[in-house]
Amino acid sequence: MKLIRHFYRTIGAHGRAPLLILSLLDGYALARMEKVLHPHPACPDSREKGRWYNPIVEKNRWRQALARTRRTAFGRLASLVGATELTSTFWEGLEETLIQADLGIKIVQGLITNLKEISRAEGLTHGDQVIERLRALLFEHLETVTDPEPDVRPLVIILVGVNGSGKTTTAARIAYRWLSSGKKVILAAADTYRAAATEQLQIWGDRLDVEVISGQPGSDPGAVVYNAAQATIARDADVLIVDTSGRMHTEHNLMAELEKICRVAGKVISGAPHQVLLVLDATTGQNGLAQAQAFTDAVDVTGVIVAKLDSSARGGVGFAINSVLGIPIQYIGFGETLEDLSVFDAEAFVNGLLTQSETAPPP
Ligand SMILES: Nc1nc2c(ncn2[C@@H]2O[C@H](COP(=O)(O)OP(=O)(O)O)[C@@H](O)[C@H]2O)c(=O)[nH]1
Ligand SMILES: [Mg+2]
Repeated sequence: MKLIRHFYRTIGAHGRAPLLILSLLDGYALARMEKVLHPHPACPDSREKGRWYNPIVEKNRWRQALARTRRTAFGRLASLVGATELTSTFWEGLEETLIQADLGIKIVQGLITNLKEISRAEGLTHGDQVIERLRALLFEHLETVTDPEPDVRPLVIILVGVNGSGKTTTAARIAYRWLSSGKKVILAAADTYRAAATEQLQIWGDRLDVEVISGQPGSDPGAVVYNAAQATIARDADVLIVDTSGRMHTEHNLMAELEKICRVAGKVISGAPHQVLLVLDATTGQNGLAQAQAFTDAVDVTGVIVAKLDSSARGGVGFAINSVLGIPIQYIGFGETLEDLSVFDAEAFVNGLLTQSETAPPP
């Protein structure tokens, strides 16, 4: 590796093209090496699953996913880090930054009080010391699902959330993850309210070469889930992923319908649903959290998926999810391709937000 670096550094002066080609080669070689050395931490058996972890690529993915929040809200941290005195302006600046990132007023006030106490007790005098303590405190607000991709067979996953939060796209991406592990997947289009919803899932199904069980527009979503669970057993599939229609917290009958969907799944497959995942649109920030509470009241939500982190400047909402909903984060979605879904990693999340290496304003 050193040899390659030395080689392209030496000839780099003769033009950018060879430099680019060689740096790509270097990256490729490094990626291959990392693949051998580091299986994905979220998938302990990823060697069998054939999925590999590349820490450099992964770190960049998280940084990109959080770029908007980092630049818009946390961008100000760069000036706070350089502070050589902990003045009231420093504390106000820090408080504003955290509020802007949408951590929620209660968490922000708790953090500031804690940080002031720590600074006094430990005699801190510099901004960078406070930001390091902030980094540690932020972890306390992030609970993650301990076994996000368990070895249960067949595994039944139901996605719930408001309209447009990203359920259908996420269903396809979860299917893709399991397919990449060599598992057989079935998708259920339990969003029977709009014909377009079934079509949207069918398009993903065709692309992934996965069977989609659906019903007539307007038919009972419980019946679709029943048929899909039967099909899962009949086809000897490993994973059933159920996409449901979006519903508002005020629609009590639709909330009751979710409960029925879960019950029906459990009648056909014992222990099902194993995962009920609440898909939250990160761009709605704290507002989305208020709506989400109705879902946790209606069904036994096991994990949260924070979708659209890439489009959001309010990624700090991730820190409020556990304290408001009492549910850990399972995945984050950060783009529209099949690969833009990662198991939640608290360390990557905090580092992606706080580590400043660019301060340019968002486009
Ligand atoms: N940028 C971005 N867009 C997303 C993400 N997830 C979903 N979307 C987009 O959000 C819109 C609504 O997604 P959809 O899956 O149809 O939401 P649903 O109504 O909850 O099923 C679509 O245009 C998706 O492409 C994400 O992680 N990042
Ligand atoms: Mg949908």
